This record gives sequence, C-alpha cells and structure tokens, in this order.
Amino acid sequence: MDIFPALSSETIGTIVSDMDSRGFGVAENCISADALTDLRQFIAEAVERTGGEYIAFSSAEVEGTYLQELARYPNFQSLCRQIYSIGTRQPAPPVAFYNILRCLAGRTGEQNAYVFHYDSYVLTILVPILIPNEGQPGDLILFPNTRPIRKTYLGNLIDKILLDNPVSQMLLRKGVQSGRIKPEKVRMIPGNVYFFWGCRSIHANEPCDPDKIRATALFHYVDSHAQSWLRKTLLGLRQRKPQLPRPTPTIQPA
Ligand SMILES: O=C(O)CCC(=O)C(=O)O
Ligand SMILES: [Fe+2]
Repeated sequence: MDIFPALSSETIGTIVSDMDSRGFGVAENCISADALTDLRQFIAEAVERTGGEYIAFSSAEVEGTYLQELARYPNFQSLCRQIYSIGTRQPAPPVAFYNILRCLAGRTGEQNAYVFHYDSYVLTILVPILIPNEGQPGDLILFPNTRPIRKTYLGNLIDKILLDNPVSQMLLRKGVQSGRIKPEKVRMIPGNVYFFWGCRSIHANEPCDPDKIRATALFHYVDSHAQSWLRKTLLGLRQRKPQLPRPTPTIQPA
C-alpha cells in the first residue's frame, strides 16, 4: 500500500503557483489517519514525560516512525524535488532532509510561538500531526516571499540580524496580535501536507492552549548556504565557546 500518493503534474504545478502567489501550497488528503496513529501515541507519551511541556525531536530520534518512512518514500521525495526544481528553476539535489518534530504544549509551548524567522533551507514541508480542534489551534503564520533566496551567507546574516532581535520580534508579535499586521494564516488539517519557501518567507506559529498538544513535522530541503566559508567559520567559533544549556530547543541553525 502507498504511504504517500503520486501526484499529477497538474496538482504539483498548482502547489508551486500557490506557494509563489499566496505563500503556501497544499497537497490534500495524502496521509491516512491510520498512518499517524503510532506517531500520535509516541508524541502523547513524550509530552507526558515532560510534564505536559514542549519537546522537539530530530531525524535520528524519529527513526522507525512514519516520519522516517515518509522521508525515504519515493513518491514523497519525488514530489519535493519537483516542487524545488519547478519553483527555483534549478536541478533538485538528492534528498537529505533536515527533520524536526515539534510538539507544543504547556507554558514552554507558548514560548515557542511567535518566533519569527527565515529557515536556512529553501523548501519547507510541514506535516501536521496533531492540531487541537478546540481553543487556539496554533496556526502557521507567514509573510510570503518577503525576500529572494540570498546568494551569499552574508546577505542572509544581515536579514537575520534585522529580524532576530527583541525589537523586531516584539513589533511583529504585537502587530499580528492586534490585527494591525495581517500575515497569511494557515489553519492546518492533519492528512494534508503544506509547502512554502521557508528561506524566503518570514514565518512563525501561533500558540495553542497550554493544556493541548500541537505537533508538526518539518522536512527542510536544500540548505542554501551549506558551502559558505563564512557560516562554517562562525559555527566553528560558536562551537569553541562553552555552551550554556539552552532553555528551549531552537527552531533550526541559521
Ligand atoms: O511548527 C510550525 O508551524 C513551524 C515551525 C518552523 O517554522 C520550523 O521549525 O522551522
Ligand atoms: Fe521555520
């Protein structure tokens, strides 16, 4: 049995044009509820172990689950590669996803909301696993395609400094909360898969109620500055400094 369908080129074309125009594209009803059952159980147990608080898992930690199967599944890989090559007009490199499974719950879940950022990967694929159907669902919010793919890591770094500081973060959060700034809001439905240009679009998620769990799996594809000597040097310097324990897992390395 297919764990992910092969989509027609017409559907794939629509996904890409929606990503370019309204900021995100959707592959509808691609994942059966049965496929998500074990993963939901895994998440519920993990959140229980944290006492009802935020937890995130990397690719290595979701081995043996549906997410690992999906990441390796030819129909899914081929879809991501086609979206990348149609959207960027570049050949799609072999798939090596940077995966993360984020489980928002409790007060620490709220701290992981409204963290506005660009991904360092070109294509972001979001698979909703658990979305609360009462209270706040924790919508994905995005400002579509606010910048081009930066050619240099330095260009990316300047954007990052402008965005990743308390003043910009506060202005965006207050603007969105008051309704003065209107981002695209994506009310996600499990079973669907959502696509957007993560390295081009400022995005974040809204909070969900602290007594609920909102879980999303992210597949990041094509690191736009993997070869940058500047980034390698900066990461090298960062790793040499003594690291403080981080209070909450961050979204992803810049
Ligand atoms: O969980 C979400 O809705 C978005 C998370 C995200 O943007 C990321 O992990 O890079
Ligand atoms: Fe992101």
